[in-house]
Amino acid sequence: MADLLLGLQWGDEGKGKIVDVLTSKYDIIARFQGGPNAGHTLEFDGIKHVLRTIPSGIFHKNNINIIGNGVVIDPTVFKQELEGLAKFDIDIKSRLIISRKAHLILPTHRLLDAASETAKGKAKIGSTLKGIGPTYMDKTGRNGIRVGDIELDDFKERYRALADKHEAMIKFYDVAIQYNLPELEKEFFESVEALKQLTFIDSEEYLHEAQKAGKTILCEGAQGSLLDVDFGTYPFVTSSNTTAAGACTGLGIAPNKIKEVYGIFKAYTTRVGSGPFPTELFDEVGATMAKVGNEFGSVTGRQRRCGWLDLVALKYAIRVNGVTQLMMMKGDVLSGFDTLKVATSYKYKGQDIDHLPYNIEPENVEPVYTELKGWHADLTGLTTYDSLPSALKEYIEFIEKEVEVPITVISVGPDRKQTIMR
Ligand code: 2SA
Ligand code: MG
Repeated sequence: MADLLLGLQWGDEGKGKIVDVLTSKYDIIARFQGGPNAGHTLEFDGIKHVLRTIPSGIFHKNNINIIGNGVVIDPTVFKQELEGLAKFDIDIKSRLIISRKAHLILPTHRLLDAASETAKGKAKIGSTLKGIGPTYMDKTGRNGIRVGDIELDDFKERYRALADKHEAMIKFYDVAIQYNLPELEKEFFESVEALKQLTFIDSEEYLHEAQKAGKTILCEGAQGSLLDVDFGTYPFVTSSNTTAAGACTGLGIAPNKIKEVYGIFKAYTTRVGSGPFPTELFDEVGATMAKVGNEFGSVTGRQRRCGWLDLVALKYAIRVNGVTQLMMMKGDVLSGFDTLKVATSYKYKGQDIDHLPYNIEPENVEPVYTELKGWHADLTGLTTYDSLPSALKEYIEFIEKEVEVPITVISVGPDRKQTIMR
C-alpha cells in the first residue's frame, strides 16, 4: 500500500514539514521526481534543516528512505547534504537507498542550464540553475548517465563522452559564462565516491517486495502540480511530472497500489521564477504575505511572488492528481487582514470560467474574487480545530465546499508541533 503527498500549487507548499509529521505512520518514504531544485524545510526541537535530494523521513529513526528512478541526483549537492546531516547521528547507510535508474546531474548540465537561461534573456524560465532541465533532456533523449553506471568499468569514459558533447553545446549557446571545468570535475568525482558509500538498488523491485511484505510507503512529491511538465504553466515549469502519475513512473509503483493522495496547499499562493500567476499581488498585501510568511526560496534565496488563494487552479490540481485529502498550510500568515479574497472563477474571453484555460497569461485571464472575513488572532499556539477563530473555520469550510475535498490537516506554524489534525 502506498500513499502519496503532493504540492498543489507552484511548490513551497510545505511538503517537507508534512512528510516529517506523517513519517512515523510509514515504513518507507520515497522521492519520485525532481532533484536538488527542491528545498524541503523541516523544523523541530528548535532546529531548522533544508533537504534537497534526500527524502524528508531521514530524521525519524525507523524508516527507510528511497531516492527513486525518477529523481535526478547531483553527487556534488548530495555530498554536501550528507555532510550537513553528519551532526544529527543518523545511520544513513542503512536508512537511505538509491535507485540505480536515477539519472546523474553532471557539472556540465548545470552549465548548460545557465547557458540556456542566459540565452533566453527576458524569456528565461527562472530555473534554479541546478541542471534539472538539461539532465531530464538527456534522460528522454536517451543520452543520460545513471547511478547504476557508476558501478561500470567504463563510467569515466561515458562521463567524458557526454561532458565533451555538453561543452560543444555550451559553445553553441554563445553566451558569456565563466567556469573552470577541471575543478568542477574534481569535485564531481570526489562526490561520486561519497555517493558510492550508499546502497544502490532496483527500487521498483525493492518496493514491490516491500509491498508484498505489508510495508507502508509514502511517496514524497517535490515542486508543485502547476510546475508539472505536462499539466503546469508550460514552458514555465520544471522538467518532470510532479503530479500523481509521476509517482508511478518515478518509483515503479502501480496506480492501483496508491490509496490516499494528500494534496498540500498554502492558504494563499506563491510562485518563484517566471510565468503566469493570475492572483499575484503587487501591492502592500502581497508584500505583507512575503514578509510574514518568510517567502524566500530555500534553495536560491529568491523572494517568492505572493497572491490570493486561487481555487480555479487548486481545483484543477485536485482533479489531475485525484486528491483525497487536503492539507492547508500557513493559515497563520493570513492573520491580521480584515478581509481575504479567493479566486473562484476567471474572466476569460468575456466569459466566466471555472477551469484553467490553455493560456493563463495575465492579458487573457482576470480572476473573479469572493471576499471572506479575515481574522486577527495569533494561531501559532493553537492545537485544536475548535479553538480556531470562526472566520478561519469559515475560510476552511468555504474552500472545502468549492473544491469538494475535505481539509484534514491545518498547519499553523513551521514546527512539527504546530499541526492540527481534524
Ligand atoms: P528548474 O530548476 O528547472 O526545476 O526550474 C523550473 C521552474 O520550476 C520552479 N521551481 C521551483 N519553484 C518553487 N520551489 C522550488 N524549489 C526551491 C524551494 C526554490 C528556490 O523549494 O524553495 O529555492 O528558489 C522549485 N524548484 C523549481 C523554478 O522556479 C522555475 O520556475
Ligand atoms: Mg521548497
